[in-house]
Amino acid sequence: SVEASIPEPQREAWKKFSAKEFSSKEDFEKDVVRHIETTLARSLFNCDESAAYGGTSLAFRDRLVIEWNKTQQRQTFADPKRVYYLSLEFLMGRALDNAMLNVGMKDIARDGLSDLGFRMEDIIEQERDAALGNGGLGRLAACFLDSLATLDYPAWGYALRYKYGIFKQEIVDGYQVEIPDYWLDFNPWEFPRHDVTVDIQFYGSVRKYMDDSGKQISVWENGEIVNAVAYDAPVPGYGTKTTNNLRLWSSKASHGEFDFTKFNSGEYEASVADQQRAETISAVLYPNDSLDRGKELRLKQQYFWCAASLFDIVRRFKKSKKAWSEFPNQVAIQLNDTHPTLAIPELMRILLDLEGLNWDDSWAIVQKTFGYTNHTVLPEALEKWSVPLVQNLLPRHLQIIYEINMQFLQYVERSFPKDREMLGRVSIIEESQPKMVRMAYLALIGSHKVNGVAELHSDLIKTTIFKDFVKIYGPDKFTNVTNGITPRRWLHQANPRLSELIASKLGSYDYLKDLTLLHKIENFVDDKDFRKEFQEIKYANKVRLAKYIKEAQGISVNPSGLFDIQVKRIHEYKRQQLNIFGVIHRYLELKEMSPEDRKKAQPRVSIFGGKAAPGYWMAKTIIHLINQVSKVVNADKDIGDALKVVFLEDYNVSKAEIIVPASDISEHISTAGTEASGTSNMKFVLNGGLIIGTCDGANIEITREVGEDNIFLFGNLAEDVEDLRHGHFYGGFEIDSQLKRVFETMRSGTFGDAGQFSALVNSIVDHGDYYLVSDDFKSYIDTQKLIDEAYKQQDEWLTKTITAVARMGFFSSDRCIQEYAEEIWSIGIIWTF
Ligand code: B1H
Ligand code: IMP
Repeated sequence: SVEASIPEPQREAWKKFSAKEFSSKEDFEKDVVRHIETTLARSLFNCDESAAYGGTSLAFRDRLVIEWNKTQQRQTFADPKRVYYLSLEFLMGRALDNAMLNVGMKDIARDGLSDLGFRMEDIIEQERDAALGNGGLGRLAACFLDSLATLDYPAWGYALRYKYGIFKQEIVDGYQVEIPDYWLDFNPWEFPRHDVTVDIQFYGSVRKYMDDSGKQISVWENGEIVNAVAYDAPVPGYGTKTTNNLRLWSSKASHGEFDFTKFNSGEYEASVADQQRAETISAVLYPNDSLDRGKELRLKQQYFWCAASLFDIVRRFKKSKKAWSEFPNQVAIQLNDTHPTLAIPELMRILLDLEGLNWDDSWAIVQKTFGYTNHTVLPEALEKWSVPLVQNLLPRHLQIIYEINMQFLQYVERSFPKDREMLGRVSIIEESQPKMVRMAYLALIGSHKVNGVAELHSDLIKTTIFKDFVKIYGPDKFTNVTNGITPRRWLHQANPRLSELIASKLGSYDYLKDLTLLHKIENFVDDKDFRKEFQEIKYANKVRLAKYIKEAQGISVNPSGLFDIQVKRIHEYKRQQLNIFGVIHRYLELKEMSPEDRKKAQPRVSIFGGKAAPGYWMAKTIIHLINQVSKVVNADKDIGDALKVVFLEDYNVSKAEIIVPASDISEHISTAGTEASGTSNMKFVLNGGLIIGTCDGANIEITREVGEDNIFLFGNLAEDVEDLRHGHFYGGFEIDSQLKRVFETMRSGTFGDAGQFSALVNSIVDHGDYYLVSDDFKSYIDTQKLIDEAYKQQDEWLTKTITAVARMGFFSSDRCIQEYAEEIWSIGIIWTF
């Protein structure tokens, strides 16, 4: 701030000693040793790999911070419109490798570390994942930060500084066990900003009075105050100096440590309990992917984070002393799903109660500021909060929500006087017992744009959950921005050899900044040397994964088999059950074959990975079944290499970086219409693997881009799902005959006590097969047969994979961010020179 700047006469001295970035190997080594010896207080005689990781990270952090400072300075000076990405999840993974590559110093660091007696790969492995997310939604937010910085957009991410990220998964006797992920004991990437602390209020009551001019004033008072403390992490762009900020809020008791009054009067426990209660707010990430549980602590997290972030955004805006009407020209806020929806009534509260604006002006500002991204149409994932809960925790916000709703319903009534039922359907308040606040409706009504995350999904939200709102607002309020992935982490970092091969053919690494340049690779599809090298790289990546599987799981797999991979959160809609039933079917077929035929069969390695939400029993049953099948099949001497089944423990971002480049086939087999987009599908294809998938989410656009010959689609279409489900209850429902045989085998105890899996089987046989496992089973296994045959034609297979890679340019998160920037945020870039 202005008050804290160094006076003009002293600035020369300051500038002379300003921190400089290392640029040579020697300077890098000097920084590493200095940090190890001083910051970490270790020495030549007790420097293990973890200390070397610390020193290396701190050396790179210095570089990032220098650029981070300059970026903030440039942005403060230019004072452009900024975008704020509000997401309860950022699944960042590891930072060091990414920092080295984005800054372009990895080779120097490798040599430097080798001089100091360390191997780069071992040092990278020392870092713990920043796992502040569940799955695709959180990783998407992380890819977006990478793209925003790479494209030089002035952008901030806002989230919570969870002490515990997504749990670590252990498999014990075939069952998932959750282990807390305390990841902060050494995190060199974050900067505590104790000077940036915000008071956040909960509970209390609202007092209304008339001021002298007769205006009604609302005061929210007598609540409980908790402090939000900012922790910042630098986000470097690739091949640019722009380094943006991810700001994470940590909760703390408002009086700092604990209450000394209580402490001194002997209430030791009470004084500590207050402190712990405050710290609980940011303690743990909720581990439910696509599931709303309605817990008060989760609502507290949401408000705590929204209120702190808005306070920060408003404070920054007010520094420029612009009129409030300028707010939407300076600030774009994107809501990553409905989790940050409370930011809408919170901004209204700030404008109405604290800044004294009138309702209409405030509402106009709010609507122009917010954009809302919907990530799911699954009913169980659509957030609703009970009115009594909101009333108690956030009494003023509930009033504002009711006022928003009233004005909205009046507008609807005027526009559709004949459709009385519409009011009940579109009301933000559901008239249930208890009443519920429908967060998606509030987010939609308070935003100027609503987007889905792939074409099919964006169409579906317009015809299902938001159908009435299309009538009310017209179709232009709704748009599509198909998801993307960052090619820096998901190609360059995860698959360095492929990245290098592509660069050697294209003449440079420019394609990492403009992924559409990949199309030129198609010119080399017949180039012998290129093909050979491409194939060798895939094989080497499979060897790397096979080695990891052996180390981690103790299972030997043959890298020349077909690697068939499904890694993602375990969910009935994602249908890992369809995959494992298919594996059992394959096992039965192999058992029936003569040994000669078995030798001729295409060997397969079926690899699974993913976490189940701790309270999601069906998902846990699926994990158990996979592990049981794995045990039986892998031990079966008849089968040998013809089929191996692996469940990889504790799937996370850094494991994905090993797994993704090693697939021949990956599975994206959700019931049509249920997977909004999917993003790992893009990662696998970009790394030279093909897909078996349903016509769902981004699979459809991948097909359009790579061509129908280069993807294996199967199963029923989204438009037929409703009729099929209806038919299960009212028509005659016959389970697919080959699936029946799978169930019979399970029932006979082949994979252990059948009772353990009865709920899973019954959900299909007796309870209407909601996810259409039986309907799609034949199509699925027939398509798997086609894949076996296609894989045997190695030459054609290779052509398919190369062609597909060349056609993946569309799926960069850079393209995606550019669409948001132009269509939703209206922001420009800040030049870095
Ligand atoms: C996606 C979620 C999600 N959709 C609630 N919805 C959560 C919902 O903790 N919660 O309460 C957590 C996550 N996540 C995913 O978003 C979609 O299922 C994917 O298809 C999509 O690719 C991804 C990114 O858009
Ligand atoms: P804010 O807008 O005040 O939150 O600033 C964001 C971050 O950038 C803060 O940590 C500031 O210290 C920093 N910052 C703001 N202005 C400048 C500047 O002119 N030079 C360097 N850093 C700045």
